[in-house]
Amino acid sequence: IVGNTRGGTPPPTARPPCPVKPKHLIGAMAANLTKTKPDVLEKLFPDLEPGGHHEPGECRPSERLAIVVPYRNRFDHLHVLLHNLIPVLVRQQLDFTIFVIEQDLPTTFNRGMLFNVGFLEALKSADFDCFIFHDVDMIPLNDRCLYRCAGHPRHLTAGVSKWKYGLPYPEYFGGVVAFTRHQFEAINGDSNLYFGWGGEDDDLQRRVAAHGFKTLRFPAEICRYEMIKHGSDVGNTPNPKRMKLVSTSVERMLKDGLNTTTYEVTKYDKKHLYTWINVFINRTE
Ligand code: BGN
Repeated sequence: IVGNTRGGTPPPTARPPCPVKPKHLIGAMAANLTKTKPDVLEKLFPDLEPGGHHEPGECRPSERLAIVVPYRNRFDHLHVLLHNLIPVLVRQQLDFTIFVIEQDLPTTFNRGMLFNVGFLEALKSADFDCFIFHDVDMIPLNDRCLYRCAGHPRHLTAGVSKWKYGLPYPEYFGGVVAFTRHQFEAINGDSNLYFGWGGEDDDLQRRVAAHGFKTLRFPAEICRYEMIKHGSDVGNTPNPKRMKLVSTSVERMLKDGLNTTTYEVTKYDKKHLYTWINVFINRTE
């Protein structure tokens, strides 16, 4: 067959659609929190293609998924996440690519803006249908928690160890969230204005609700996560402006987001396990 660039994998047209329920899931799993070096992980997952891409050889997934990890200075956590997450994504028979979006120093960490950068940059490389924004410290504990998009945005972190496998409050929308390309565009992405810890996830939730979307969640027994413990991050102190910002989420929604995301890519590296994108974000507010 001409034009098959996927190594040994048959082209999508020659494969049947993937089953709605993947067949080889194992259910509940213990988190493996061992520090594992990148070269060891690379050997564990030899089938990944450069940039952290994988698709099943036996069937054709219904969507292309981009996993976007906002990142700064959490090298060990990142590799713990990948060690646990990649086998889940493979068993779920997904077509996925992992993007790690690292914010350069010196500006204060801006998680919401890194969502937007990840979304925009991923779309420059392929036509992704589904985006899952994933905190680096959230380790999935059950592979029946499906990393797919649906008719409404989905909050995947339904139960988190830090809150006894529940949530801090019912509208909590932090951790891991799934949006189709169109859902994320409809709410103009996340806000770019939250420098430092807190509030950007609440802003995103308010956008979702204001647009008339529901928020989907799988049961907490299934979408259960171990949150890796860590001290407070240098360069990501609580944002004193966050309450005020959250109170204006809806009125800002169409003028602060994907359409106002400006940044400079300072490094772009298709590594074995992920596409690593460094960005410089200017502090404007
Ligand atoms: C909330 C934070 C969230 C954070 C959760 C869980 C704010 C905004 C106040 C108006 N929200 O309090 O960003 O994910 O705690 O830690 O600070």
